[in-house]
Amino acid sequence: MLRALIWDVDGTLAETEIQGHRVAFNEAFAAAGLPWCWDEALYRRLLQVAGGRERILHYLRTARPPLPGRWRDPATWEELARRLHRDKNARYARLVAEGRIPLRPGVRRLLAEARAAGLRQAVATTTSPENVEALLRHALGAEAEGLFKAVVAGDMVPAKKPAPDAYLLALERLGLPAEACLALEDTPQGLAAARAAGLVTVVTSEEPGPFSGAALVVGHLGDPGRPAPVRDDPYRVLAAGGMVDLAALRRLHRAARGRG
Ligand code: XBP
Repeated sequence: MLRALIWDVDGTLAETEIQGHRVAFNEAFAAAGLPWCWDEALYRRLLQVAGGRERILHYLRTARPPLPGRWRDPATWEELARRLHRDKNARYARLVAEGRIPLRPGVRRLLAEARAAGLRQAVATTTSPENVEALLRHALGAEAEGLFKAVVAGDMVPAKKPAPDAYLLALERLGLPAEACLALEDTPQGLAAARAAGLVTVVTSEEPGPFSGAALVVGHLGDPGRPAPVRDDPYRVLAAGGMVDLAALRRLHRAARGRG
């Protein structure tokens, strides 16, 4: 029986990356006097590295961007990444507070439906806890109150996605086995993490993937009058013009678990 939903945050609950984190990273670079600019194409590639601090370090090590003064010494890069990341997060929180990052279609509806049906819900994300907090507070307001039984974020686990750690800790905090839960993700790394934790996984994304191993792939979850764009539905759980609602997720969970 399906007893819980575990949600990824960035890209799944809301389109936070390109117009949120990326913009905030670029603002932080400019404020630090660094002539770096992460355009959309570059940022999409950098998203393969989970975690903002880790992403900056990866960029420093692989792209070797221009650096002033003491930052030329690789021994200072950990500190540089930490400082830039802290500033980026403050700027990201401001973007969220300005209401620039709305929830994706169907998210509010499905969160409310699952809550009303008594399912437990959790968050499993590699983003920092304060970013999750800011997003939930501004996008959901009072609806966020008591919505999630567990929020696993950032450095609460030793290894970020695609490692399964965040999902395994969310399961532990939910007090449920993987067989009773379903994950919602948006990236190949997130999908790999959820699958490695033994979870049936729905992918909501308009990006190309690859998403093999997902039980359902939709462009978004859909809303009344706005069907979910179905990209891959191997268990045939969505009717034409339908949306991803709890009934569809229960059908999917039964079918996918039945296949083992
Ligand atoms: C997405 C991430 C994060 C964000 C930036 O996490 O990889 O690193 O891009 O957030 P998820 P931080 O898809 O698991 O929600 O700078 O706080 O890491």
